[in-house]
Amino acid sequence: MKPFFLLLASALITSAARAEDGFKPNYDEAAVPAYRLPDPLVFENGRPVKDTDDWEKRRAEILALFGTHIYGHTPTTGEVGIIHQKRKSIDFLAGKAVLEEIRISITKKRATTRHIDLLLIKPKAPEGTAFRTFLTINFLGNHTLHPSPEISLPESWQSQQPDGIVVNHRATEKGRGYSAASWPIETIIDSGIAFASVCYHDIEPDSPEHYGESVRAFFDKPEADGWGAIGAWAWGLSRAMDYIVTDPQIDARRVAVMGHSRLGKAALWAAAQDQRFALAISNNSGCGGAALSRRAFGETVQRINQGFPYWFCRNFHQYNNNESALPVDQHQLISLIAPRMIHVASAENDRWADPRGEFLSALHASPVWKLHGLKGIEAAEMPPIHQPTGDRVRYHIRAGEHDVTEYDWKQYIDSLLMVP
Ligand code: GTR
Repeated sequence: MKPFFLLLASALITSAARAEDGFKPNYDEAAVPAYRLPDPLVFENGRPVKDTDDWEKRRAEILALFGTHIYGHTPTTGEVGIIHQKRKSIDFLAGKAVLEEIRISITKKRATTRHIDLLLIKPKAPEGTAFRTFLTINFLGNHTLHPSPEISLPESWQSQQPDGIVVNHRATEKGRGYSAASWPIETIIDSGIAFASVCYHDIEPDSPEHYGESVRAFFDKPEADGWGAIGAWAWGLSRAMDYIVTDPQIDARRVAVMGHSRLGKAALWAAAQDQRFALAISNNSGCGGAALSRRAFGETVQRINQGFPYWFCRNFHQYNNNESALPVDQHQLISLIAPRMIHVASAENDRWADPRGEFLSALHASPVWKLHGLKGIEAAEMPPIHQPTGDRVRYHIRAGEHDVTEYDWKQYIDSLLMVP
């Protein structure tokens, strides 16, 4: 059992912090600046949102603002060719599941191709059964999620990792099951739920030097509101969803999209744009994810833009140390998921991601569910650790560090089983 997310994230934070001398995160609640949040239920022209028809118009307005100012606009798929090819279908987990691998190939003018390799594991069941499904996005390759020798290694560029699991930027056999502790696949299957995953580096290497290997390079629109890497990872999740909805054994109306940390940001942006996702799960997504930017607690807009200038659109950099000028805040990203379900999760010691700011986002998005006659989070106080709260908007905070744990997955299974 390796606390791999922790290792990965702390290594990244350390190197990025070195790159930006002198950044001191604020961890003092008393030093959080006074702020006023934009209201998801008031149009930009000041008119209140009165009913769910109004909400659809307001939703489009907020979505466009996130495209223009934060993540960049996602181009349409019409510009590329997409081919699905099932490459493997075998018995798995001693015959109680089926493991499939599907290659999603993205082509442009026949000249170049990128492959997103989708891992799909479904419980074995009589014909006609359709499963609720977790669609997840992972850091180190599908083969790191489970020790099985059957899962293919990614062919994409990988970032350097300890323990010989990546050599010369290529995944090695040593990585099999490396992060299995964060992915309880058998428990998920035993709950009657299917599990799918893609490696984010297949979609875009998390390194600006390898931009040419990103699907973004196929679209090549370097405008100030052009999409960043988070936009590309979210796009890849939607392309995986394109395949998933064609599988009769998947209950296409009950698919959850899940990601951790930077990939939690991508999962939220994917669900905000793609209404086929019935549930979005944000695990410790922090700044630019679930956490309110205006609190500037832990990681700030300036710090994330300096550390990772390619994650968001160029316009987002205007808000470095200038969060109050943002036309939206992250509770409105969550509101875009209404009236579907959202689960936001924090970890007590993950102050960098601002657990309180993540909770407040979920809370301040909740009036949009109320408008739909549904319940979000009702108690204004943050719940104690290990006491999940909420209904269509759920939130929990657990003890421990920046990571995905069995405890988190237990809550996500409960949430997916709650999707109506
Ligand atoms: C950190 C970054 C966070 C979070 C994290 C991760 O370095 O500052 O926003 O995304 O990486 O993805 O683990």
